[in-house]
Amino acid sequence: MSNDYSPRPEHKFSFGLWTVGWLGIDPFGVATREPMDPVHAVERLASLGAWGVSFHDDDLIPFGADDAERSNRIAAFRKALDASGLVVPMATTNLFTHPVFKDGAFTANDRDIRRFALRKVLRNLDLAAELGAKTYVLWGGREGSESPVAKDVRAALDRYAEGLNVLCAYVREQGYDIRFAIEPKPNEPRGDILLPTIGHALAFITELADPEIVGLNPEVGHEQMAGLSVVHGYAQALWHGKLFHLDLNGQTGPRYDQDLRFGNGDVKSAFLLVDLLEGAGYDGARHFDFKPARTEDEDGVWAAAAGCMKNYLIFKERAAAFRADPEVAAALAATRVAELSEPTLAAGESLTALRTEEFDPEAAAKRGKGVELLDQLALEHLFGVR
Ligand SMILES: [Mn+2]
Repeated sequence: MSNDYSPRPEHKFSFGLWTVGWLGIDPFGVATREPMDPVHAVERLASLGAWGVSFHDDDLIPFGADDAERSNRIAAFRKALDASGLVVPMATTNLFTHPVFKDGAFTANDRDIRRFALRKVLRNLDLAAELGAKTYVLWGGREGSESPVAKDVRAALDRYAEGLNVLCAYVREQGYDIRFAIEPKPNEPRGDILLPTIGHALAFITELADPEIVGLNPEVGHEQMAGLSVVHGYAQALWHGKLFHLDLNGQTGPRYDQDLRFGNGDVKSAFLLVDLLEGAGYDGARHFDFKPARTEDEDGVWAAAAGCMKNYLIFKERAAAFRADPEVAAALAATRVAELSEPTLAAGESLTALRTEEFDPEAAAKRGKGVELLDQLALEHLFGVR
């Protein structure tokens, strides 16, 4: 077992400014930490070995700031990026904090609010392009309702699609090298949020005017809030060619959005997710979207950020050891995992051949599948005892 779990830029670890900068405000308590200057966040993330930093417009430029303040803040951020070598792989828009968005942004019932939301995104898209971001995330946290009586869901989806179509056309027209990534979430802050899971979002994308440049930004905890398998969800996103970006964090089953440090919560799913990403050759950002617990001071914030990256590297090393183990190879063969990659019908094979084939279902039903042994081997590698 190697003991070098030091993050380096080539590992492509990135963090949202809002993660390390989270003040610790929750529905029952006020802030437990002071606001963090984005310049300080960039410097510290770079010194920990991160590669990138992402931001919402309002993380960088306070809502309502005038043009002079906006330029000053952007200049300071850019200077910190240049000095530290950190890149901006992704940017996004805050369409959820200000009360104007309390009934949604792209899908607000009020047309003037929808138009304001589009203007807000277009402005930050220009900045994202300027800073070299290749992915623009859309998390529609307020796109939903507490009562379906007050929201015409089919009309809301029309407006959601319209909003995305406008943005895609704008990016094409400007020649920006940017793709959009929708982030599904089932609930919180709304009682029910539109596009609640990876599957809903994938189906929605097929109805867009320019589906090629729209994919997903799935978050580990959000799928688990819906009680779904993270590994199945991410694997399906990969299968559709739609895993444009991702949010790594931790969650313990269906409950409020915990946004735990990556590795905390459902450890086995985190390990198997890294195994999936590394095995599939995913080469995008390993982006963490988590909240350092509100029990922590700033030292705890950096311990949590370092922990996210270290845990990823530990899982990566454990996954490689698992895949290289001859006992695992034998167990995989016994479970016939590779046989699933063989088409069910041979090329050009007739249905007559299929329909007349000899088969004894009783004998086939008696075969054990060997899953318990294989899964145990995976756990032993994860536990570090093999
Ligand atoms: Mn979350």
